[in-house]
Amino acid sequence: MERYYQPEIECASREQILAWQNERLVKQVQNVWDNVPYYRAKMEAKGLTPADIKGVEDLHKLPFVTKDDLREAYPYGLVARPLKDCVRIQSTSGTTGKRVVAFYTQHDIDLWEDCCARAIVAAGGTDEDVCQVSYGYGLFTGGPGLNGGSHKVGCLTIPTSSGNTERQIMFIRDLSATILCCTPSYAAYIGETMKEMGLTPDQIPLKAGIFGAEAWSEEMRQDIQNTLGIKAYDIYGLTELSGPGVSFECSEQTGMHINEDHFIAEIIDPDTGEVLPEGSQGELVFTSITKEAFPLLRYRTRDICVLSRKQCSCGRTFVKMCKPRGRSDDMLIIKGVNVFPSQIEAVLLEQGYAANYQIIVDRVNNTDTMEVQVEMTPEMFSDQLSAVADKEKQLVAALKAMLGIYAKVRLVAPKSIQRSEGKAVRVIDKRKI
Ligand code: DLL
Repeated sequence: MERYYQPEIECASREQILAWQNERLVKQVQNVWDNVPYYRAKMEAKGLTPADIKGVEDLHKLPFVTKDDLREAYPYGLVARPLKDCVRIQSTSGTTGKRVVAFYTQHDIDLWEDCCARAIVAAGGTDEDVCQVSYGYGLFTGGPGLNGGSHKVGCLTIPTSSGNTERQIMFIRDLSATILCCTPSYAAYIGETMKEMGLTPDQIPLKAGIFGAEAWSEEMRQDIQNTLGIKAYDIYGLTELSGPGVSFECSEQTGMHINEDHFIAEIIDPDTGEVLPEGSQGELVFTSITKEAFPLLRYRTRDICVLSRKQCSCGRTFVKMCKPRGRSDDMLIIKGVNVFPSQIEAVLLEQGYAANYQIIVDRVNNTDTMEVQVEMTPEMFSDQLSAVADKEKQLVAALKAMLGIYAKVRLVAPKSIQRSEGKAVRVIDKRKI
């Protein structure tokens, strides 16, 4: 039977959800107008005052907020509460440009942890569970967010953070961890290491995993589920909005319910900014309606996604988002064709390879080139060279069928692509260097 952390909210009627959103949005707009000069200036530039926003139907009038705004306002320019009321900062894991710094009051942390608790309960978690949190702790939101959610559910929480894979496995086994929280690439690595240690899924006490923070394909989900003998649930979020738990998967495992009592979601055309009708693919935009310290109105995530309000068998009424199909700024444009790393991953896994790959993009004589390096399976490693060349050709054809363009394929030795303990680096774009 499906269980909920806050059933009266997660299964509320659509009318009730809309009523919460209308009321909270109006309050939030007044809040940023009164307390954040940066927002007031942006609204004034569009000729808007808080009186123009009477509810969700007026949301589209508000200006967008982008990562550039966050950088421009760094560090305190978007903070809506006196610093003495803020108790925490978290920061993005991005490696380029100025970091984005998000602020939290104790109330904000409380609501964020509730969102993570909803995700854990949706994955079957109860106070009988032992939950190992192997996301990084620190400025990254993964560890602190799931840690807080796990406490709220009452799980016995093991805050291992990421890294030291053998120790992770020792704790899972010795302490009978039943839920694992980490990035999907790290889950795959933990699974691979367990296999090498001769462990079979029935010797691993885990029953569920809550994996997110990076794109992962359905094929990779199947792989992880089989290796670890668990059900693998997706979780989505971003630092700017709080962290993990903006949305989470339920037993249906067909997309993530957005916590609509805290976030209003829109899908826009990334080129024109126009709001698109339900079911269209576009850029996901969020408005945080309950955040006190760092409220963001119409924040452009760059994540490409589709929303669906189809009734879910789990009983939750929150809108569902599909797995992000990639980030508009991760999207590679190769010879004018849009390519998402997730499409390549889906082909590789479908063809029987593990998700250990890297995509190298370059420009040679003014022409874009793409090489996909993927590890051979251990069985293939002993094959004749000609057999390996045949396998490469097969992959080239499968990629061409998916992407419509030629990608060179290089099968490399097992274990030669670096494993990730956090977010995996899938693309090396030498054109930007
Ligand atoms: O990755 C928060 C998080 C931690 C989510 C743990 C889930 C689990 P950032 O480092 O700010 O925050 O990165 C946010 O990561 O805009 C997406 O592009 C990507 N992302 C997050 N979750 C998913 C997911 C955390 N489930 C950015 N699937 C987002 C695909 C994801 N991409």
